[in-house]
Amino acid sequence: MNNIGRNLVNFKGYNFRYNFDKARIENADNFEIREDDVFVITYPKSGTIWMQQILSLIYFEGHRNRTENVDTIDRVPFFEYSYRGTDIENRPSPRLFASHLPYYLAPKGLKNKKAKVIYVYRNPKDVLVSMLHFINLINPHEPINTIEHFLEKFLDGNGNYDNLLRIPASLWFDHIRGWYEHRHDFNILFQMYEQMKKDLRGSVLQISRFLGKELSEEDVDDIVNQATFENMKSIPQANYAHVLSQLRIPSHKEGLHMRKGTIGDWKHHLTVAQNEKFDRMFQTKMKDFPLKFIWDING
Ligand code: PPS
Repeated sequence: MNNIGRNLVNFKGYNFRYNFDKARIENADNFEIREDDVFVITYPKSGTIWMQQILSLIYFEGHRNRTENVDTIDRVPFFEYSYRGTDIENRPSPRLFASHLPYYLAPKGLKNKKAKVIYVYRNPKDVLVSMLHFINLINPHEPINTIEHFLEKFLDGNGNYDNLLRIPASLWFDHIRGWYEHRHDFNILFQMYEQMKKDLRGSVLQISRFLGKELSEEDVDDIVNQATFENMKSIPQANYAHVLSQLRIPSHKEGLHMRKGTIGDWKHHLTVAQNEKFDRMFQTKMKDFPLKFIWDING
C-alpha cells in the first residue's frame, strides 16, 4: 500500500498532500532567497518533471554528459514536499526548486526580482486528462473517478475539491491567473508546455537565455536529446522511478509520470458536450487573459 494518495490537507486555501512541509510554508516569508535561486512553478501535470530535467541538464555538466548518477528530483527538489529529506536551505548555490504553490504562498524573497521563476503552463484540458489518469492510478482502491465527475470538480468555481479526488492543488484558473496577474512582482518567464513540445531546441535556448546561461551548440544538442519524452521515459534518474519505488508504487506504474506526453489527448476523452462545458467555463474564467493556449498538435 502506498501513501501517495492519502488525504489532502487544505492549508491557507490550497490543497497539499498530507506529507507537505507545513513549517516551511508557514515560514516561507522568512526563507532566505539567494539571487541565483531558480524556482520552477507549475500547476500539477503541466510539465514539472520536464522542466526539472531541462534545468538539471542546463546547470550540471555531469548530468548533461551522464557522468553523474544523480536523480533529477535531487537536483531540483520540491519546495513544499521533502521527498528525499534534502536540506534545501543549506544547499550550495545555484539552488533549483520545483513547486506547485500559488503565487500568494511563494516565499516573499522571490519578489526581490533577482531570483528567477519559470512558470510552465499547459492547456488545461490535457492537464485534466493527465491528472485524471494519475489520480486513478495512484488510488487503485478507491472508486474510479469518471471523467464526468472529475470535469465537474476541475471546473468547480469554488475550488472545493473533495478528498476522494485528491487533487494536490487549487483551481487551475486561479493558479495561472494569480501568477500571471502578479507577474510584475517576480522575475518570471512563462513557458508553454506545447511550445516546448513543438520546438524543444528553441525553448531550451529561450530558457537558457532567461537564466543567463551560455551553452555551446553541443550542450544544446545534449540537452534537447535528453529532454525528449522517449529518452526521459527510459532514464530512471529523469522520470521519478526512484521516488516511486521509495513510495512503494509498483514498478509497472513507472509510466505514471511519463504517460503520453502529447498535445490534444483530451480529444480522446472528452465528449462534445463535456468539451463545450469546458469551453464555456474557460471563456468566463479566462476572459481577457492574454496568454495563448495550444489545444491540439496542429494548433
Ligand atoms: S507532476 O506529477 O505534477 O509533477 O506532473 P508533471 O511533470 O507536471 O506533468 C506530467 C505530464 O508531463 C508529461 N511529460 C512530458 N511531455 C513531453 N515531453 C517530455 N519530455 C515530458 N516529460 C513529462 C507527462 O507525460 C505527463 O503528461 P501526460 O499527458 O499524462 O502524458
